[in-house]
Amino acid sequence: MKKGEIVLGCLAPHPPHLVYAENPPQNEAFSEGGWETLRWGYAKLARKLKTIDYDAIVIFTPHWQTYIGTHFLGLPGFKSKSVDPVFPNLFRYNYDLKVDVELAEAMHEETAKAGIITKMMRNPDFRVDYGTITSCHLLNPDWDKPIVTISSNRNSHYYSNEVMIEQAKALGEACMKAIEKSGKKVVLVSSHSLSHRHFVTEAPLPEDMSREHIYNHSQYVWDMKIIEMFREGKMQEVVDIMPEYTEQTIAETEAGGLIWMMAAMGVPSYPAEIYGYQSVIGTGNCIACWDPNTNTRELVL
Ligand code: 2X7
Ligand code: FE2
Repeated sequence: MKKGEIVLGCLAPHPPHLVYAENPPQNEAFSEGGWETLRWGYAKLARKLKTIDYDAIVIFTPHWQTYIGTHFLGLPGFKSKSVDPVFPNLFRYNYDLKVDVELAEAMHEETAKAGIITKMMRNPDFRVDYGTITSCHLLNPDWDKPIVTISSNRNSHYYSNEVMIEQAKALGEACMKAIEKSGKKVVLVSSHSLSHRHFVTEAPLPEDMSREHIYNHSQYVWDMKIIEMFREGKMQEVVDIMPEYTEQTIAETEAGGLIWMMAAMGVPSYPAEIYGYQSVIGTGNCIACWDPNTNTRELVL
């Protein structure tokens, strides 16, 4: 069997506002639009994905938080309504998704071998988090590929950001081993914002773009620095400054997604493709991807 491979790694932020703004039939809320810079960037990346041959999407999410170990979705399908606990006015999404259980089990097995506590989620009533749904919907609105969702183990307050980074690296390497053994072509998705200081008061009309802006200048400067490093292919440096970046910007990188993805991809030293940056309720959100294929990698923005 041919060795499996990662064909693309995507940084895919998941503010539910973006799905709300799209008005897909699955979501009950209605909007007049908003956050076009991110939505148009997502549409362009979704078009690129359509040109790539792949078997499954593997997504790491900060909104499925587990406190003992790392968990993997472990049933062939999950169907329910996902309601954002903070924004139920924006996101009440009816999902019906397929899981690549074989790949999830292979990752679970390699993760256990790496010494990480891990478990398969076999509860048919388990509700899939809005991070998974938002990022997957925007990357692949047709939902025509199976997914694997990986939970984020949240023990940084017990240990430290540094310890969690080591664990995320080990998890990424374990997932890569499983992908190689599976023979499959896989798209990785790290679902999160960058800087993460929120507004404390929502605008009366959430999609009123006259109210949307960067919340904090120093966090914006940090985001721009990180994105410059993405562009320059300095991912080892990004990994090295991650504890400081996360602390200074209370970034959603705290969950470990970017480190997991970079470790799985062998820490790329080639430039990322940038598809957009915009604030959502003051948080910094960048859509980017790392394309290992030199023939298809391009300068997007
Ligand atoms: O989960 C989120 C997020 N990461 C960023 C912005 C707005 C809402 O939800
Ligand atoms: Fe989030």
